Amino acid sequence: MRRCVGVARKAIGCTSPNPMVGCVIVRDGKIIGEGFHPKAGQPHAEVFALRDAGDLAENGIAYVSLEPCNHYGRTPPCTEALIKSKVKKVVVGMVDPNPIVASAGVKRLQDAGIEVIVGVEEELCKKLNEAYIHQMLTGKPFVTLRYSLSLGGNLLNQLGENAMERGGYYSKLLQEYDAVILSSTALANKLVFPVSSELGANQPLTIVLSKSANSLIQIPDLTTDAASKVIIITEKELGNGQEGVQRTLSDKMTLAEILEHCKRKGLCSVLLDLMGDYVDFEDILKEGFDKDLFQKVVVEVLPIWDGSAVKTLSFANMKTRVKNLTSRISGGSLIVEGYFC
Ligand code: AOF
Ligand code: ZN
Repeated sequence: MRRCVGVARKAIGCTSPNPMVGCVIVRDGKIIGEGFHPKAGQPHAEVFALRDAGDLAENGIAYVSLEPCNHYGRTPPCTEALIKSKVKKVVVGMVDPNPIVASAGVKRLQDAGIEVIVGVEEELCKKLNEAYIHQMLTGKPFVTLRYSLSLGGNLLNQLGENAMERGGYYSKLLQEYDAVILSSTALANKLVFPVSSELGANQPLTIVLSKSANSLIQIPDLTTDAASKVIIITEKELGNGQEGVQRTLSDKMTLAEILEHCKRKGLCSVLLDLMGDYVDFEDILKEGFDKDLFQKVVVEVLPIWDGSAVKTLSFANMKTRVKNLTSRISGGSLIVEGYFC
């Protein structure tokens, strides 16, 4: 099952609104086929794994990180493919929270006489698809709040060493998210343009808040393709700017409206990055906490005592409880992650 999750992650950032799924077929203790779901609209993990195994799948065991589907969506049901292949057993990481699947896949396999085990490495499988699960259960995108802090406790407008480079924590984080929200001053000051350096990364949609901007928003030279993945939310017309970049004029765009827009585009995960001018974030931070729109927090603590302190975070009256805290060192910084509860 751990291998299924590893294989599934090859499609990290590419499957929304679908989940990442990996499948491994085993016979006589040997792996004889494996596959993953590469992209919505393309075949599911089980189909690729069964193709890879061919006739050898008969009497084998199929391990799948998510319950096989039992419906006709963009692709036919995986349960039927598994039954046809004559595997004798299916081991499932977790039940699919999609209401049109929700254990119907397990039942279909059992009715066909296949032994089914459910809940192997379940936590790992759930973590793999935390955004998909949240989106299925609530109908809203999964939102992660990220910011950098100095050891002196100040909000910093900078990332740690190598964070943006391939393998750096920020580059890997960007690869995981379908969209990133940040302040226009982050771009104007060339603090960061959110592009993942991971090989073959699907780049997130960049949503730029520009309340604090009073001149043309500086966007680095982008290819037409990259420009089509930038949206600027402005209160006033700000000159011509980069061709191909979408501008949404709104005197007050709420976080709920931004998330609704993401959802309509099939985007399931959003990184709200407190990079740039804090003024741009004040309203949507308050709204996010008030309406329970934040699920996760990622904080980078840099090895700097104070740095160019921008502003101390003012989270007064905002939800304070965070669970499942983990921490690691990356590029000389401490990365702390947790989930709001
Ligand atoms: C699986 N294996 O690899 C995936 C599954 O439109 P479709 O046909 O792609 O169906 C999408 C739904 O199928 C998705 O919402 C989820 O419930 C399930 N995804 N199921 O057996 C896979 N990606
Ligand atoms: Zn399927």
